[in-house]
Amino acid sequence: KNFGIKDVLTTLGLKKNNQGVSTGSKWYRSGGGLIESYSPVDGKLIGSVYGGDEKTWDKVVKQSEEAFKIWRTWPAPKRGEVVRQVGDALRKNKDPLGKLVSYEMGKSLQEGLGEVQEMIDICDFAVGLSRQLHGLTMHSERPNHRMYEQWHPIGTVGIISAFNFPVAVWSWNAMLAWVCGDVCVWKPSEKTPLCSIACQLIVAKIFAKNGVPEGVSCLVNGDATIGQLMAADERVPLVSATGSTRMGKAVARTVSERLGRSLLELGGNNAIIITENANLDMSIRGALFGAVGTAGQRCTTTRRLIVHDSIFDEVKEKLKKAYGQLSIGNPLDPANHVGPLIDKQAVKLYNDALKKVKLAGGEFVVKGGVLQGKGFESACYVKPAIAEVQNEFEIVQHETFAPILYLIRYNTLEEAIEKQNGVKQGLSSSIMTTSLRDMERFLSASGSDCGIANVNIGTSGAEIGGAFGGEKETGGGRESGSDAWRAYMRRQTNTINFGETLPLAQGIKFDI
Ligand code: UN1
Repeated sequence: KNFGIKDVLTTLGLKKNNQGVSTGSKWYRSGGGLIESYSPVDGKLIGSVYGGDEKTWDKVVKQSEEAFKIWRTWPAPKRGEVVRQVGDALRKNKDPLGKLVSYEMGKSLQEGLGEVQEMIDICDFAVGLSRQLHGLTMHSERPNHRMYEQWHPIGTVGIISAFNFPVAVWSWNAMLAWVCGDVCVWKPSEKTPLCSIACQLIVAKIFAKNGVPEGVSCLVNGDATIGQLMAADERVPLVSATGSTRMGKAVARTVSERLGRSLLELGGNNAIIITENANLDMSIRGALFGAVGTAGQRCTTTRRLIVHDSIFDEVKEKLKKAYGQLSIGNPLDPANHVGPLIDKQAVKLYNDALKKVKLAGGEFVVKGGVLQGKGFESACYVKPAIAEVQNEFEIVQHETFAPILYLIRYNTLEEAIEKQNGVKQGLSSSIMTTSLRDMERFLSASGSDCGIANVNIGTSGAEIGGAFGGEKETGGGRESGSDAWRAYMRRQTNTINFGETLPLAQGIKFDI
């Protein structure tokens, strides 16, 4: 069905004014401020959401603690079965939810649908995982003793998510946390509150049908004060936060003050190295989607291209031509490649960055600029830009959440890897090469220092099956696939004596 925006909102159960705090099937009217959600697509008001305050925060966390007492006793595969049904509900709602993501956040419809697909994929992954939360057995040094470890749920997991992946990043956390036996409190971005309500409504229906206790899925919309309450709250043993490095540092400081755990997925400054023997057609395609996809607002966006001197000019020309063919406009129109930035503040940051590039001595290969006129009324549409720069420029060292691609020249692979690693962030990286030697060097211990290192694909668009996250200022957390689930559980080592004497470990004698 070809949904119009009105149909999308009604199908998903969204109203003009929505309550923004919920413990599942219950919604609370609270004293927090009203958040208005304007679409960057056309600048129109989509709807509003009442944010939470300290009182509702407290109420929600109390409910989550009650829910945890019950939820943790459900067998993990039973919890998995509920998540399987959530996955099915997402399949049914893929079109309207994908469209809402696209309209509220501004990414292309393809990418909005892709984001919902990531949610479905993580549900499937979590279902399998619900039968595989394995621990190890170890051999005890004492006779008639058995030693093993088991993984238990940890409690209330706080989730802070960003505007750029308004639904998928929450689902990576929530689906794993739920099969692990945890309960969740989600604080979504203030820029995409309606997406959070749509998700909560979808989940609540499935939870009610299965008798899942009230409080397993909680939502508290609001501003940064909600994030601060979460970080400081001892009842929240794990805070998983996605967003800027500035935000992550603040969260980490507060959480570590009370010796809680934080799982951080922060900024990137991702580069693709293009070697002299690379397939240029693939390289240009990879760089193009990486740099301008989601209008440069992914944490995995390609921000730097480190290109071998011998092919530098050719790459530059090819990119210029490719950028010339990009169509910028309404992201719901499949003919467009690039949609708007999230808001006018983001446009300002984009403009500031372009100025800094110029001041530092960068040379524009493709000039940027803000688009005006019909179709661009929201004032959030910008032209993807390319500049030739030095890696050391202050602005190049900085993550600007916009489609600005930096071109950097290199001569030896060592130099390229040094430049690639020569930033504070360490999320994603790629090498485009046909040389086995270059590839292995890039992937070796002295190669890329990032959490993600790819060969012959771009820096963005990771699959959910791998662990997602990065080093240095990216925060060190790993979410989604592989064994990322362990972050959501506590490990318990158990030693059992089935003999009739009490030997001490390390051969210690303590007789009386
Ligand atoms: C993000 O931008 O916070 O790898 C997440 C990617 C997506 C996830 C990005 N699968 O680009």
